[in-house]
Amino acid sequence: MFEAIISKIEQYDSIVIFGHLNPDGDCYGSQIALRNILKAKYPTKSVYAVGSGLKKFFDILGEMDSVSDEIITKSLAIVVDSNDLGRLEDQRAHSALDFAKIDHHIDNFTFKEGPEVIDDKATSTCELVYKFAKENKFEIDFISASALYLGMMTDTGRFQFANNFVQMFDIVSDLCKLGVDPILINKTNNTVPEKTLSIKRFVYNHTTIRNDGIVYAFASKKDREELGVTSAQICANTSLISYVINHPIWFVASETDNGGMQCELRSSMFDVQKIATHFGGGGHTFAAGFTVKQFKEGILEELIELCAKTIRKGGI
Ligand SMILES: [Mn+2]
Repeated sequence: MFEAIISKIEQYDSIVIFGHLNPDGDCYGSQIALRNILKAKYPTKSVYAVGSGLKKFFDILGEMDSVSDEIITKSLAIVVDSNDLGRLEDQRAHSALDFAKIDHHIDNFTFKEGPEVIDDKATSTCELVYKFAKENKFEIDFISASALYLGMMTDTGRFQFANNFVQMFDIVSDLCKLGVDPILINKTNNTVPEKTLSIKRFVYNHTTIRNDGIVYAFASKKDREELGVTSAQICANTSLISYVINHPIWFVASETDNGGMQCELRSSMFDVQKIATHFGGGGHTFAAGFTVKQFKEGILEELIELCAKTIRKGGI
């Protein structure tokens, strides 16, 4: 499955692992694990993971690397957990010498510059990094195992969603045998700054429950400025308004700083990835998102209508 990626890795002395904007547990976890696994297997190669990572895990799983422009231009870039080169956090990826990709998002075919492993049935990119290590008999150390657990746990909504539960729990079992402490990872992941309470209060106070089956919350730029939070911090709260009986689609949207709109969509039964794609985004069938550059008059209404149509027709 990973032969072509391995042969690329073997060609380069320097490898830089890139993830997406607003890195989550799966992005950070797969970057950290892949970095450690490759460093252990190829001690003479330089392997870096770039981007902002997940700060609350730095003490236990490790920090991100700072890498010069010059190094990147001589490196193989491995893109993880992202199907869109435009949404990479560190855009210097474009200047890399060569590319490879490991991802579990639905392929949007924007990336065709090197070998790739895309499995949209996988729970997470971390699951694919685990398979990468297993297939090649690379050692998974305790830190890598913990990082992989983090990504699988967060991307499955704490092991609620998978196409293959037996396989997911088999992998988790193996990671635990490698020494992962789920209680420590879960506790660290659950830790939130005080501001989180203000954000949750805002989302609950600004939730609209419509009789066409949609639940949503929206934050204007002014709302966000008053709260002192980013649109990503607002949009990360879809779980607060999820699974209301007879309301199969829900979303949280926010005006962005540069006059656009960000949105995270979820559904208990309908393909919201198609809705996200309509606005230039993507993701997974029941969990998708998008960011439009311009917050045009009526875009929120257009989004609501598309969701309502999806529910009326039983899918787009
Ligand atoms: Mn992911």
